[in-house]
Order: sequence, then C-alpha cells, then structure tokens
Amino acid sequence: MSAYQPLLVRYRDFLPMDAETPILSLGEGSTPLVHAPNLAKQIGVAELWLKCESMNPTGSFKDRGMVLAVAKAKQAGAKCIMCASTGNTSSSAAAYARRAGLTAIVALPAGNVSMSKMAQTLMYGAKLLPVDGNFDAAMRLVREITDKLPIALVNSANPIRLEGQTTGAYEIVDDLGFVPDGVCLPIGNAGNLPAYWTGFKRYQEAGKSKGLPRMLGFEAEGCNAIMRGVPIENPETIATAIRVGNPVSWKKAEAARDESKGIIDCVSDPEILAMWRDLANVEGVFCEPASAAGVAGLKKMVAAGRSDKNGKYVAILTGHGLKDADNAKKAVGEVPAAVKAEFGAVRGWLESHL
Ligand code: AN7
Repeated sequence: MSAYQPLLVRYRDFLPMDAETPILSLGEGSTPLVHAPNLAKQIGVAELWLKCESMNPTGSFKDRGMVLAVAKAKQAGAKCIMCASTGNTSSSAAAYARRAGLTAIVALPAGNVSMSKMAQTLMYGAKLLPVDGNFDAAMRLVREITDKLPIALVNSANPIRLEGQTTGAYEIVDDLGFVPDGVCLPIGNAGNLPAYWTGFKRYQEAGKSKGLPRMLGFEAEGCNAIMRGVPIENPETIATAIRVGNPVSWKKAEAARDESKGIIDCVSDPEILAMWRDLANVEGVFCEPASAAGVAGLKKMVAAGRSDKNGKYVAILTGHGLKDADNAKKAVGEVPAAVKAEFGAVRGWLESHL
C-alpha cells in the first residue's frame, strides 16, 4: 500500500475541517524538497533546497488551496465554482471541480495565458471565459458575478485557499527537521507568501518547530506594484503567471514581509529567464518562468548584501516547466533537424555535437 496520505488527512489538525468536510484528493501535497548544492554555490549561499510544487497533480502549488476550497464548496452545497486566473488557478479549479462533480467557470485574460494551461483546463471540462482585458479586469468581473449570482468564488480572495496553502510550510519543516533562514518565492496575487508565513507561525505555536524564516518575495519588474506601493495599470512580464497589476492579497503580503523582517523586491525578465535556464541546466529541475523569479530574486539579494550568504534557504518552485511550453520552445530555438537512421550518419552527427 502506498504511504501517501491525502493533504486533507495529513494536515487535518491544521486545517479548517470538520466531520462533514469531504476528503477530496488527487494526490496533492507531499511534494519533493530537492537539495540544490550546485545552484547554492552559484548563488553564493550555504544551502538551497527547491520545493517542487510542480509535482502537484495539476502541476502547480494551487492544488493545496484548491482541494480545500472545492471540498468546502461541495460541503456547502455549491454546484458551480468560479475564479479569475493567470492559468494555474484555472487548471486546479477545473480538476478539483470535475473530481467533486461541480462545474468550474474560469475567467482568463485573453491572449496572456499559456496555451498549455488553457488546453489543460479545457481537458478537465471547465468552461473557459477569455476576458478582453488583463487579470485585474477579469478579477473585478468575477468578484461582481460571484457577489450577485449563486456561484462560489475560489480565488485566493477566498481565505480557505490560503489555509490550504499553509501546508507547504508544514512539509518544509517536517522534511528538513528545522526552519530555514529564508524562504523565497515569486509574487503574483501575493497569496502564497502570507500563506507560508501563517504556516510557519502556526507550526511554531503548536510546538512543531522553533524559529521563523524571513519571507523573500519577488514580483516581476514590469508589475512590481507592492514594491512601488501603487497598482500597475498595464502590468507586463514574460512570466504570465505573475502578470498582475493589483495583487489580491497585497496587504497580507506586506504584513508578512514586515513581521518576518523579509523583503519584497523585483526581478527583470532577463533575470527570470536566466535563472529559469540555470534551474534546468545546473540542477535538472524544470519549472515555469514565474517560479524562477523567486530564485532569481534570492540571487539578486545575496549579491546586494541584503540576504545572508551563510543562510540556508528554500525556494518555492510554484509551477511545472511544461506549463509554459510556448516559452520553452522560444528559449531553446529550433528543434534539431532529423538525421538519417544509419550508424554512419549518427557517427558524423556525434563528431560535430560532442
Ligand atoms: C506559477 O493562477 O494568480 O503570489 O491565477 O501560477 O500566490 O499569486 C497564479 C500565481 C507564482 C504567484 N507562480 O503566486 C493564478 C495565479 C506561479 C503562479 C504565482 C502564480 P501568488
């Protein structure tokens, strides 16, 4: 028998569950914490581990909160759930809705969600609603619809989502056996950073851990609303997952930054793309571009002397590399041309390639 425990079972005592909450599961949580000594050396820190949230059932960290939000919606008798999304929330909502026998409607910023995420969401049978506007416009629309109609909101504005996401922190402590000095992650709607912070605090209060990490969050430079203190009208970045101009959990993220003596800063698209490549090339870990923003940010902070180079860090890799096949294809250029299936031809090929 598999040793796997559904997330809602493993961390039941730390989640707002009751006897009637259904144990929904697609195998979420218990994601690998991969030691990354080569990248640690390159960045210049003592230790680095990668929390591979890409290994969740729909390929992103969103499954931790979504499994709980959909279980709760089901328990409350909802028939239909809705969210606005840059892509990953929509895939997750679609999968768990299908599993629970609900209908999911997902509003996406038309033209700015990766094809892989849209195809995945449609495969799960969700109703896709591309909106003529950016994520922030889609979010405003979904808030209005779920206020006025009997449709359950499953965006991270629903606090249940962030409760589910606290489980990532428990797993880090359970796996490492200690609390890291810093946790770095990308910021889009700014929900994950305060969720992890809540998780670390709660685990300490329960006597499960000692000490707290600094929370280090990084926006993309073209949408660095929290860093600048103003919403960005026209957010831009190649990392479409975090292309958000007015983050939903802005205030919560600021509070977590301040309480943890952490940092919210930003990284440029070239910095994101370079770290995206390095994660795959140096450590063999393929994430989506947005996920690399956290590690790129750590590198920038260490170089600037704003993060301790003797520290032990965990980077949250929020989504899988295959989530953005379009950008991966652009990054590698042309796929090599076919070679004749003959020993001689391949020997020639080997001579010119090795
Ligand atoms: C890969 O799916 O907001 O700061 O609608 O997909 O907690 O929002 C996605 C966000 C980081 C940012 N990395 O996390 C959505 C959505 C990836 C993401 C983030 C997202 P938050």
